[in-house]
Amino acid sequence: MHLYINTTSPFVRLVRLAIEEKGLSDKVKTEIVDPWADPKAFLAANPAGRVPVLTTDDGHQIAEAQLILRYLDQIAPEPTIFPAEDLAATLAIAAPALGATEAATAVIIGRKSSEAFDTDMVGSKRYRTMADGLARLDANLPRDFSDRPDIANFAAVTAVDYIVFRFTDRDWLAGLPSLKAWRERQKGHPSVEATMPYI
Ligand SMILES: N[C@@H](CCC(=O)N[C@@H](CS)C(=O)NCC(=O)O)C(=O)O
Repeated sequence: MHLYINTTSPFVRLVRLAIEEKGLSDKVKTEIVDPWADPKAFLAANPAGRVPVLTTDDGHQIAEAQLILRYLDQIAPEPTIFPAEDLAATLAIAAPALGATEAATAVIIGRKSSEAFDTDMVGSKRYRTMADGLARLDANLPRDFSDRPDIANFAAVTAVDYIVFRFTDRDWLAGLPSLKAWRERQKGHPSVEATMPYI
């Protein structure tokens, strides 16, 4: 398999966490791409020009992180990302974390078009979504990775780390002691460390 990535994308990170947890690293060749440079082969794989994009061994090209996760869970079922035993509870934790991540990337991308994006009507709502999403996680923590990797802790660690990484003007976890302690406990977990965002 082949995976287009960059080193900062939280959507890429969700997929890479699954690849690590499922022991698929040797089966996926990653290629770093600048999605804003519109490389031809990348655009052919995903006309939206966004990472991640997975090409399967039989040549299917799948964009959208959550679709790629669905595929990886099918071809490598253990450990499952979407545990049947408590699926609704797990998804309910993941949802605000994914929402916070989408909001954070919307701000980063919005700044490319408008310097005032952070404070305009849309930007303000995205900031609120980030803060509220992290607060929701603080009140309803996912499991530790060492207990069970799943979509809830993938989404949580991705949201926390991306927001802290991109928005350095405030201490996002200052008023969220449970989430802060949860994040501390994930330190050293191999998939978490192997997928940290960097520039
Ligand atoms: N909904 C998509 C979002 C992917 C996405 O927004 N990727 C960003 C990087 S974080 C990107 O490639 N942006 C380039 C662009 O928006 O043109 C997913 O879940 O994969």
